[in-house]
Amino acid sequence: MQCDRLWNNARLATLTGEGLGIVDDGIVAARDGRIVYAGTAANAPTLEAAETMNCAGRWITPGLVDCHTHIVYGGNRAHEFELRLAGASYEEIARAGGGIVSTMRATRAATEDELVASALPRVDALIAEGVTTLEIKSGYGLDMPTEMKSLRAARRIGEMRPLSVKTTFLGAHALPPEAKGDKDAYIGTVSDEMLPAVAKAGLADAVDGFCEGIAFTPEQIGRVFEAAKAHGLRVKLHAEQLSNLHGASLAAHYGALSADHLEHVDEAGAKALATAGTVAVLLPGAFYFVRETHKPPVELLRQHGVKIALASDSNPGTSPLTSLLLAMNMGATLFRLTVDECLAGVTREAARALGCLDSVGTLEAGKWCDLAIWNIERPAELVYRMGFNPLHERVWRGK
Ligand code: DI6
Ligand code: FE
Repeated sequence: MQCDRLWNNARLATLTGEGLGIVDDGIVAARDGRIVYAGTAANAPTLEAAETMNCAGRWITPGLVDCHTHIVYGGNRAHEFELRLAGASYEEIARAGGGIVSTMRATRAATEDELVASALPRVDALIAEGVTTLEIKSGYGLDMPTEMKSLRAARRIGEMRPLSVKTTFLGAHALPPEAKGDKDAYIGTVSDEMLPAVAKAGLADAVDGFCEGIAFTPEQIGRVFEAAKAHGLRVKLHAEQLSNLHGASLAAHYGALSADHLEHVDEAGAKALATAGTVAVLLPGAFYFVRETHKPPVELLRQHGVKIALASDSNPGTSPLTSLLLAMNMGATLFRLTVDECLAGVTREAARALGCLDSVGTLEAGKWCDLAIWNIERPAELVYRMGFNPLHERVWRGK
């Protein structure tokens, strides 16, 4: 079999099946950017490669997938962080013009070029750790021009870097000040004006919302999801982060790709997610940064066979995190996820949460050849260390 590139003498975590799918003496071969073989050297077909890379016993995993980020935004909230450390309350900061609205203002004020330029160093930090697929949400514009600008900036990042970008329209993230407290009217604008325009421009791969007391009710989110359905877009939802409004069941009802956060999900919610095949995306960076104490009920999710993914939730307010390696460590230390769950959570299950498991997320013939090659002795090292990056090489679409 002819191929462009071949990696041999590798140990593979293919992530096929349920566990890590470990192969001790492994080979990955690529042609035209896709995997043509991933498995044992012993069972490999005869491979004629233009280029052969000797991995000298290193481990190869699928390229990492960060399936939940708000990485495109203007400004940052370091000053707010300082105020909080000095004892200011969330309300005081909000009254002083801080919080999500301050990021909205900075995002509206930034040009598209400035949004791209400020996001790139953060994206590059993820890339340096082996991320090959990245989801980026809008949601800091909260008006038509800025939501569109943010999504265009996200698409451009995918053109400027060797990286697959999936964009998500999150118009229902927060209420902009000009709505003057009228959430229903704003949801009407999101559903009837912004979402159709975003869909028509082909700027979003999915639609998300924030279902919470401080954001929108299940009924309001339902209106956004109906609009998404009418435009053929899959949905996801920020659900049960601070309270249980039964957002997980709502998401499941709409066949959501994922329900995210889930600290307060109950058994009915877990069952609904399992039945719908909706992935639970856990976000330990946000849990850590806001010093949340109510953990997501991991054992309940396991009992009902809910698929679990992990993501950075990279955002300026509640998770200024640009490391999936650290997200895995936090998933294990804070939520007691196993090494296998953490690794599956940033590869196979994260791909499932983006609806692209058919093309990435595992090492299998036919998928894109997106690889992370690591200087480690065992997969647990990827979860165990804090602030150390053992990436040897990253491969996106065979290169
Ligand atoms: N969940 C959160 O915690 C935030 N957004 C979301 O959907 C807050 C984001 C911010 O404060 O900027
Ligand atoms: Fe989020």
